[in-house]
Amino acid sequence: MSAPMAGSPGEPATVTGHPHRFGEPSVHPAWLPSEAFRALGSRRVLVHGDGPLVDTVETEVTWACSRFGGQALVAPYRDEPVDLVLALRWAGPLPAPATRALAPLNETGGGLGDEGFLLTRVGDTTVLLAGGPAGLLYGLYHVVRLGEAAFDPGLVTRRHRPALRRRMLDHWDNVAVHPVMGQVERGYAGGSIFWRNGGPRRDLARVRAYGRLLAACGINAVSVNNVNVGATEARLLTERLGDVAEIADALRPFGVRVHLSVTFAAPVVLGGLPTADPLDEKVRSWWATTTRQVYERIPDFGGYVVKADSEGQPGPFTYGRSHADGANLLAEALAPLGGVVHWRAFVYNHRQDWRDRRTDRARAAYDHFAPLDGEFRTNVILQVKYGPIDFQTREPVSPVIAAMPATRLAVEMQVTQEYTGQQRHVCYLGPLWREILGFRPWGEDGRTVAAVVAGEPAKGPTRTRSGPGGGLVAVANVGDDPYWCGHPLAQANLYAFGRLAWDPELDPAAVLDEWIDLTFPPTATEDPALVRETVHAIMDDSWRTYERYTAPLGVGFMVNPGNHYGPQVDGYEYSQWGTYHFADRDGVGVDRTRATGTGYTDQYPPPWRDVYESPETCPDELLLFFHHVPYDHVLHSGSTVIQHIYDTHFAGVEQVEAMFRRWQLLAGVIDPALHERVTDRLDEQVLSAREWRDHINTYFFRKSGVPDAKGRRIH
Ligand code: GCW
Repeated sequence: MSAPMAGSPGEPATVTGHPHRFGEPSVHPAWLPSEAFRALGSRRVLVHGDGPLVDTVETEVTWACSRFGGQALVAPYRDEPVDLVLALRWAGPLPAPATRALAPLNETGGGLGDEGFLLTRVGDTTVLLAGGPAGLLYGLYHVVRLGEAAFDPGLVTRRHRPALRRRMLDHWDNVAVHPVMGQVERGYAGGSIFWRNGGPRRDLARVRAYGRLLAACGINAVSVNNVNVGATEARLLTERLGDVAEIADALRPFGVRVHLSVTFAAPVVLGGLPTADPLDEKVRSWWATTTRQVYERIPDFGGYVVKADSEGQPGPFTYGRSHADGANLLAEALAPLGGVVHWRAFVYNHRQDWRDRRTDRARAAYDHFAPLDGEFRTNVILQVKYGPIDFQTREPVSPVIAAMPATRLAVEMQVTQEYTGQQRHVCYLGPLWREILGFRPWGEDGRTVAAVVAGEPAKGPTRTRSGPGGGLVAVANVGDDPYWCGHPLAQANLYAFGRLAWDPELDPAAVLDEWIDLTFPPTATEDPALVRETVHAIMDDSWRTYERYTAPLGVGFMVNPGNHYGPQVDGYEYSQWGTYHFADRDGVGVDRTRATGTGYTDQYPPPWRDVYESPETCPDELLLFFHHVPYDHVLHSGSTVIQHIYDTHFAGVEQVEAMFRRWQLLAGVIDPALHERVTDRLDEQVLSAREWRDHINTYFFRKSGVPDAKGRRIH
């Protein structure tokens, strides 16, 4: 395969002289190819302000202007005409056009926060006024995103502020290669960009390039190691802290703070104490001292991420203490230093007996955590997976989100496509995340999930806490692959996550539009309309297509145990993991009702507790998550369950075949190496989708004996 190029064929990905450009010439520029800077770089641009992040803005502007023939002007400003002013609101006397932007700023309500900015036109100049250095950086990339539109005389004045303050990625990267999970747990894009074979990679150019991409989509925090913390990784907190500090140094110019996954047993395994009991004085002081040392080395350290008492990780249960005791212990150490602890709610019994049908893994997070609402310190963020099970293609929204009004909640998504095609299948997750963020756990008049994680209090008299929410977190999907994500189109998921964390109300199709125009810049693409149309046709509905040819109607887990690539219908059916579908000759699905099942529906407030309780009102796509129904049960769509399974599986494969054909339209239109990489992956997707179709259809045909009404071939 030849080296990948920037957006247009023929343009090298590396531009010398730009300190933030890629160290490795073979790395794809993702959504920041040079060409994306053409509009800005061909103008006269004034940068006003100072500080480290402002330096980054200056570097970008200077580089872009030298690349595209514009002129970068930095203070002192000499009253020359400029096309663009990027100004920090509070950095001394503003240049004249920026002063004139203050009036429109007041009209839009005034407040910018430190990450926000105003974009407006003053005469012939586009003015960006930022509330703080991070706002200037986000504003710069917003101007890049807009391209020529940023200089349109009709540009509409708009104030931009992130809806969520915390927009974070969790890397499941191991320092030492794990014998089963490898360098990156659930990594589908090669090795780690941070670690290799037991130590740091030290090629920080790649980390800087990553930070830059993150800033350009709005992400401001990263945790740099796996939540399953091994012996080597545990030491990042102490003797290997220098390695973390180096990463922090590389990411800091892009406003990205570093967090660390720590083991709850650290006082024992690192500190030599006989216990890690959260109420033990020596344990508390060990954490306090250790944490202070972290901050001495990394003053803007973000905090800890903890997976405790989950899938074999140590936790407070060993000492008869609660998750609140455990989380508060770390929070207490972090509080004076401004850090937070992300405590994961992914806690369940992973040694369940499959014969026992009363135990329901879906209930576990709520059962463990809801009773603790109000007991967590204010710098504890409870990090809840979006669904009650585990990043399945379709799950109901986790009931924990509605159950803990007095706790700071973050929702955890999965950009890495563990259960959604492992970056070998095209599966654009923007629509899934948008659906979750827009879900209203209390029904039509209540808040959305996005509002909960933003920390917006409920209306009316409640005991809702006020203050910052926990934000959004996602498991990261990049590795050291030249395309970052293995599948070039999977880059769109990372981009979309950042954009939705900034503004959860964005339309995923519009986000995709941004991504397409940045990745394949129209000014350097032969047929931009064809690129746009084709990529949309392939990606817009790809999550639903994936859903069609995999596990049906929300039932989940029909994958190969271990690697989680599918299909294997009974892969988890007789296992200890609590993920069953209960298919027999009469029907399929899990009865989670309170009337006859596990009682899980009870964990939802109205109206959902009732909507989900009855198969009559339960949405089709979640039917088998909540109910065990006969194969001839008629869905709202009018189809029977068994016919739905057949139809969607045939349709899903046809749609993937159509994706493959569509993609061939772009041969010769975009970079050939990128085109080839996607073709290879689509090839695999077609094969895998057919495998899914035939496994699932055959399985259910053999179980039920019901033939396909349309007489298609089932084996
Ligand atoms: O989805 C599951 C994964 C595990 C992961 C776990 C978690 C890091 O299969 O690999 O462990 O979730 O979220 O902790």
